[in-house]
Amino acid sequence: MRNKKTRPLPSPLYAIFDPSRARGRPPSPILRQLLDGGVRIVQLRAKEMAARDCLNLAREARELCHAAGCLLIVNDRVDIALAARAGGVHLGQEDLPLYVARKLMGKERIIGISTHDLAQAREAEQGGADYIGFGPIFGTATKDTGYSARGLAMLKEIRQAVSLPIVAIGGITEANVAQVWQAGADSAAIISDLMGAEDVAGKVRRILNLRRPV
Ligand code: TZP
Ligand code: MG
Repeated sequence: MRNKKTRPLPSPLYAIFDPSRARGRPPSPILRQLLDGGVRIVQLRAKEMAARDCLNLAREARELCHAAGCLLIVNDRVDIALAARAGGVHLGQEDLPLYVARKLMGKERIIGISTHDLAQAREAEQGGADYIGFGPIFGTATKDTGYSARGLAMLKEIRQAVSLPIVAIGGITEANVAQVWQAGADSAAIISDLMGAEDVAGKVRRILNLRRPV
């Protein structure tokens, strides 16, 4: 069902902006720091937030991201992604099915699908996803996906099997991100190591510099 060319992701770092993991700090300054550091893909992940609060935050994030030339993706919620005019939505295996989300989102907006094995990755590609998330690559305390750590070898297998952009996720930090790119991920999704950082912009800069050494 793939009827369009795959679009490359705009950044090797996919920052997951989850305000509940920011050690009590207010959300907007953290997002500004991500953007100041040079992030060009941000996913808003606000699982515990009421829909209305999430919408307000998504609208604010959309303005900040738009001004910075950053793609904003909303986790889980097609309705909020559309209402906030985000660039796309990210869906897990238990969220709305891809074909339903595509009908609602249209062709131009981006849909990313979380995958944990080869069959899911292929299915997402066949179904017309714009990118796949794949993980958990390493052990992570942030989310119990029900899957063991997939490892770099499995990431390489997925890289061989699909041509869609791959966003690796799960336990990725400044210390191991280079291995993830090396194994074929187009982008690395990071929550804890970014949201928990004392100096968020500095953390982003250091990570991006690992991709393009001076
Ligand atoms: N999906 C698979 S692992 C994960 C999600 C949302 C959590 C990743 O968080 P962290 O803190 O970067 O390991
Ligand atoms: Mg989800």
